[in-house]
Amino acid sequence: MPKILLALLVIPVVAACGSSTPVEVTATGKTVELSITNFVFTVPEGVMQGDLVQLKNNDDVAHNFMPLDDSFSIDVAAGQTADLPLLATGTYEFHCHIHPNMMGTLTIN
Ligand SMILES: [Cu+2]
Repeated sequence: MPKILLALLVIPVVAACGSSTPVEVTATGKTVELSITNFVFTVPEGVMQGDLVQLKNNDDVAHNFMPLDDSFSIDVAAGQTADLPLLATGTYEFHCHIHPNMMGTLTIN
């Protein structure tokens, strides 16, 4: 998708911290990577609202990203990538639904 088109996309997203009011986040066109290697999440820092967070699974088993409030769930197959929904500003504690001991915190500025 051309960058100019991506920048114009406005996608309703899940609001942080238990609020049920969806907010609209405009894509920045910037992509950051949240990788999974050996059952450990490596969380990017300095993520801004509107950045696309792409899950990259470097393992040979499937993983998942699910905020602890269960507001959404993204599966990522072995060796594949998957996009998270655009997230509003906030702090998101999450785990892998398949391996609940895999945890992390993603902060959106
Ligand atoms: Cu997992």
